[in-house]
Amino acid sequence: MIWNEHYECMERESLLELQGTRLKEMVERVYFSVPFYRARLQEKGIEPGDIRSIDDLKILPFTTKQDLRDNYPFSLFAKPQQDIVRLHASSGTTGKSTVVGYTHNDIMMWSEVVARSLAMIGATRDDIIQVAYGYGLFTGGLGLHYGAEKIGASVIPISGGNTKKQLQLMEDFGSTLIACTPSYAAFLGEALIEEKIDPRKIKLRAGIFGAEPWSEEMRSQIEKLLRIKAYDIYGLSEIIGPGVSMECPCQKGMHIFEDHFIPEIINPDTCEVLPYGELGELVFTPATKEAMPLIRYRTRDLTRLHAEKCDCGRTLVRMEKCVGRSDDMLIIRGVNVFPSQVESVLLEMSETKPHYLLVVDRQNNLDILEIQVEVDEQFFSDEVRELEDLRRRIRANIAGILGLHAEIRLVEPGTIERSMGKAQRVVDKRKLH
Ligand code: DLL
Repeated sequence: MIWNEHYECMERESLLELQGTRLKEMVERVYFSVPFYRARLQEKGIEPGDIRSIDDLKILPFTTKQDLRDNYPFSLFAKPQQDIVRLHASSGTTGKSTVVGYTHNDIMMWSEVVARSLAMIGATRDDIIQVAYGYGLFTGGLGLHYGAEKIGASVIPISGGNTKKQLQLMEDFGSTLIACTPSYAAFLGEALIEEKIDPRKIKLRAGIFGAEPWSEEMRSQIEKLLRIKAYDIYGLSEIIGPGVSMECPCQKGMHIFEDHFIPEIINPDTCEVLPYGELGELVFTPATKEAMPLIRYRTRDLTRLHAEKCDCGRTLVRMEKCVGRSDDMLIIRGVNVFPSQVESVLLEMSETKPHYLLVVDRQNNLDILEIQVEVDEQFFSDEVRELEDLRRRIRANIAGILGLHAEIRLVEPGTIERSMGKAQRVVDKRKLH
């Protein structure tokens, strides 16, 4: 089913025209309401009147995650606080998370794109959707929730974790769809077998999985374990949350809802715009956002775009599965983690040195993070009890900053390999791509 045929199957010509109009309006809006953007545009000698069509997108400046941090919390908002009805944030560096705001219309638009995503895989009001993405500051839970309600499905807002309860409700309530991270889906699949639940009692038919990279092998594993079709959904909080793009049953990439989110692929080093089909960094301009419209936001996600019409009838461009990132961000159990966050914790403690290694692995489909930390010479000879106490303190500080539990392994000074160039801070043993 196509939720909004008018926009999803538009002739490319008309779509580009629509994007141009929306872009023009947006640039004017931010110029007059966001001092940061007015200064940026003036620096480049751009006036709102200079934007006449979508072709002018390329003259506009980029926005980065650092710009969001520098404007923490609300300085990029284009609307007064009275018009903001929702705030979300992604876990961030030392107290400075990335904050995003929504007006009522933004929430309506978000619900619509998630409704379109769900309809894309045949979801209707006959479905019972178990939303096992986290509810809270993370956009996964509430994003899927509003979209599922919009199509009239019955929503089970169970949030993440609590595996036994997930399985019990799945069986008792007869959930037909499940939305969660792919790693949690695989974990649930294994738990189902461990709990010896009769698969015939489970009515699940499909899953909406995203928020982290996952491979085709992972897809087959989930499909086999849960006996469902597994679909990929992509999004990021800065742009809206989940529902920026979604896979249709043809599974030839994820359709980007281009009437709202204008995509580009750039060379991450030169920022040059690349043609369809080439691998590069994905950039979005969410042209219809009211509370926090961003100009050419650099996602850091690496992928390719394809513009040929899809067999499903949609003309919206398709993005391939992300093949990685152009920065060092890791996604561990759905939490965005930068090695620099770990470093900031260690630098604040006198007993440790800023030499560390993050080892990420996956056991039973759950991510585990071990952080190896070098202890200062002076403290290493201390009693075991004190070392144990230090380990606990690092663990607590890391959990406070990352919102994630990590195993801390204290190592002797000089053990972690020094690099002559870029330090190797991460060993990722998961096979994500
Ligand atoms: O992860 C929003 C979301 C929730 C998407 C639920 C899908 C489902 P953030 O926490 O801001 O937002 O993280 C955004 O996660 O830049 C990608 O690197 C990664 N990501 C999201 N979806 C996918 C996906 C949400 N399907 C960051 N495949 C993005 C690969 C993904 N990576």
